[in-house]
Amino acid sequence: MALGFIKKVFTFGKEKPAETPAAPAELTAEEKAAISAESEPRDRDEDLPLAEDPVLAEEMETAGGPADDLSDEDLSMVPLDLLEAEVEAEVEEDVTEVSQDAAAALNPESEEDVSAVVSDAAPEPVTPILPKGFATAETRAPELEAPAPVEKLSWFQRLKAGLFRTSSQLTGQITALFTKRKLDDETLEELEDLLIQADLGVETALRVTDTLASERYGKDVTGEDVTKIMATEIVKVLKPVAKPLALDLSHKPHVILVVGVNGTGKTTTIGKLAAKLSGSGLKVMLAAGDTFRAAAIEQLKIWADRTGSTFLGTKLGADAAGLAYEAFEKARADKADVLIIDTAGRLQNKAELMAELEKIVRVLGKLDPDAPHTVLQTLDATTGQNALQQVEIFRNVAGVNGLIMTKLDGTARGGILVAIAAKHKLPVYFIGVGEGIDDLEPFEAEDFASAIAGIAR
Ligand SMILES: Nc1nc2c(ncn2[C@@H]2O[C@H](COP(=O)(O)OP(=O)(O)OP(=O)(O)O)[C@@H](O)[C@H]2O)c(=O)[nH]1
Ligand SMILES: [Mg+2]
Repeated sequence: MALGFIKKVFTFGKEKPAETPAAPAELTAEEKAAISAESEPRDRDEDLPLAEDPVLAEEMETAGGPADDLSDEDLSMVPLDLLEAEVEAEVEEDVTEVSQDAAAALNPESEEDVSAVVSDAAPEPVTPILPKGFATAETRAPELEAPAPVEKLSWFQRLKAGLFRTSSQLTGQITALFTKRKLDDETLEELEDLLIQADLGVETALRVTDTLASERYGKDVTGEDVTKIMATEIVKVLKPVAKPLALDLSHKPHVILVVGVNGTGKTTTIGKLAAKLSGSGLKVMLAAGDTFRAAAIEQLKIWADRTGSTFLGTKLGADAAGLAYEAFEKARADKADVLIIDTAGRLQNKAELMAELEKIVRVLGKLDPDAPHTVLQTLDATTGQNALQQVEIFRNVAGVNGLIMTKLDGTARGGILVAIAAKHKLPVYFIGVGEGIDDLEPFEAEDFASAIAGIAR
């Protein structure tokens, strides 16, 4: 039996791997400062392999920077009680840390420790005798007992909070439409328009109105009846694309190329993926194929350090395809399980930049005709309709075979994922719901549909 031909396929996405132990949930102030120091000249070039085939300076200017962060307005739409619960949880965590440090300092374990503390300590101050009702600062010190743990929000609660703007807008309009009205041609037409305007796409809008008409035509319907039917139809559209990302580890490495428009979350998503993979014991290499901006290379290097991944970068302005080729060779030599290649963000209508992407794919194929094994495109959920065209073009040029939608925290345009699923039928592996290392979750059709329809699960 040709055992060598049996592929060992590792599937990840559905089951949560162990968390990366020491990785903080957010970037530290220094990390953020390093990323934002875009204008500073890069002084690490000597640490990195030299580049061939430098990219023209005018090309470098066309690649963009990260997208704007969420506005205050976005945050204001998240239910206040959810935000408060999160803040409370963070504060309690801080207190626990402080308490444990303080307890450790106050409870030295050995005699030796005690003597060390005593010999280093300043002479004890004389405590004045105070009138009743007063206390010294010492006796007023905060309690050292650990506070009761506060429950973190579940994944579904976070998704629902993230999609709150999308669902409240949609369900509000549906409820208004069906208040004291029978289901007739007019209401069906209005509902269809409403669903299309909510970015769900014509196909899904028609599915919902057809089902509704066949079940309830001429009868009284409530907004709730409609949102339930809408959720069921959305599940039918999403279920076929909600797939785990299958890794063929017999490739050593399985090569993942990450592409997409500027600021859609490529680099951050790579960091989050690397955390999941290395957390489950796989050897991961990250390659900085975004050679346009020094800050982009630095940003990926930080994620590599945080996730215990190997890093390969090159000189600013070097040929991205050359770097990708070199990274593949190196990852093979190092017997890495997964190689993830970052690329510079580019608008789908910039032909020259899209051609560069095509070149990266072609060059990787020289080392293995199946490589890149996965071409992931990141989509920004706040973009709306333009995302449909982004997928169309990146798919044609770079052979995109899987999607990740980011920034589903706080968008009013989350419905676009349904339209993309209906039109392109490409697998959606994960969704991003924040900037933190853990804010990437496997895509689940039922969860997503319920969150969009604003119904409990
Ligand atoms: N709220 C939120 N922000 C995100 C998410 N994913 C990424 N971001 C933020 O979006 C911004 C852009 O992310 P990057 O990972 O730099 O995007 P990119 O596609 O690599 O950008 P370019 O390299 O400039 O094309 C950063 O501020 C990220 O922290 C997400 O799921 N939610
Ligand atoms: Mg990037």
